[in-house]
Amino acid sequence: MPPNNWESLGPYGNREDQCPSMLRTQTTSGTFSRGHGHRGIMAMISKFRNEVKQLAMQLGADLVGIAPEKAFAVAPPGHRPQDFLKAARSVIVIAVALPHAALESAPSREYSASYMSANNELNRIAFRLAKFLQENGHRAVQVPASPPYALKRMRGDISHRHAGELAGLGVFGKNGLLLSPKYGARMRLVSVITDAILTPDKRLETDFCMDCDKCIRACPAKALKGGRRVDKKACDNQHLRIGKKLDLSGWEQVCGVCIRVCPVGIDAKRRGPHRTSRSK
Ligand code: B12
Ligand code: SF4
Ligand code: SF4
Repeated sequence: MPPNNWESLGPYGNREDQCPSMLRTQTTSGTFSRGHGHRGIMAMISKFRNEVKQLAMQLGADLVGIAPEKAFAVAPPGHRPQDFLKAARSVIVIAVALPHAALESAPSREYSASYMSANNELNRIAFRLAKFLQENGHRAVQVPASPPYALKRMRGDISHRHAGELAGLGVFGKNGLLLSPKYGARMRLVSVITDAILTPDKRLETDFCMDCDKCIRACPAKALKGGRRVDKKACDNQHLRIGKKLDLSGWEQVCGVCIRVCPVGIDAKRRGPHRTSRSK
């Protein structure tokens, strides 16, 4: 599929051949029905999955993985995909990597700008993917990268970090963040819940957190408690302090030190020492 032509893939209009069970549906890979046999259907599902992943990359994703809805059975009630889309079967998880230079000055206005842009990018990709899935006869719900979420409880509807782990994008580090082999913690995430059955990715088996404790030592709020435990309130208070210091409004108040100091990721080697004027 050539870049940026996703719009030309649809729309299929108001089709009668849409079926949530995916036994008969139309995708850009073609129409398939019971007559195709098990292998034919599996091949079509796999082809459609590849189209979805390819589209996400064309829209600007750096990583994309798919988790089966079933894997979220262990998530707390109210935070499972079927709480947001009854017929949910798959969760598509997308990551965009953060540019190095702005992150190296975190906390700073440059890092806040980068953080906001990453959220916008992720939400745009998720929105476009949801529409693409809809045009192919499916239902899809995007879960926002950051706000809106339950502010007082500091809880997202779906945990993108857990979703990313289930979709094979990375593993949890001691900083409580999802680390990927390429970008380490220097990435942000978004999820799209869909009723499409998409062949899932395998979870990563290697734990590549180096246990160096750099994140724990560097945290200005002493919010990292070892394991993946995070004192959310302490972290949030630090965000408020940063907001005051840098004269920032609400959502732009971000710290990011536990991302900045983490050495995991092939990409980290290209970073070099802190180079920006505000680096600490
Ligand atoms: C609220 C929130 C915050 C709060 C609370 C943080 C926290 N640790 O929970 C505050 C404001 C403090 C915060 C700070 C930060 N955040 Co924040 N935050 C979120 C948000 C919106 C929701 C997180 C959430 O729901 N937490 C509550 C749940 C998961 O934690 P819990 O109550 O302890 O739940 C437990 C159980 O319920 C269970 N559970 C819940 N769901 C599931 C599912 C499964 C399958 C299982 C097994 C278990 C399970 O596991 C939890 C741990 O035991 C997410 C976006 C999102 N929707 O995921 C971003 C997010 C987690 N934040 C992110 C980041 C980067 C940060 C900061 C670095 C800020 C910054 N950008 O500079 C700091 C880092 C703090 C840290 N080290 O964890 C990124 C992480 C990216 C990554 N690489 O992992 C996310 C995913 C945003 C994004 N779109 O990328 N954040
Ligand atoms: S974002 Fe800052 S305050 Fe929060 S856990 Fe990471 S280093 Fe600590
Ligand atoms: S800084 Fe070290 S201990 Fe913390 S998450 Fe990264 S590798 Fe793990």
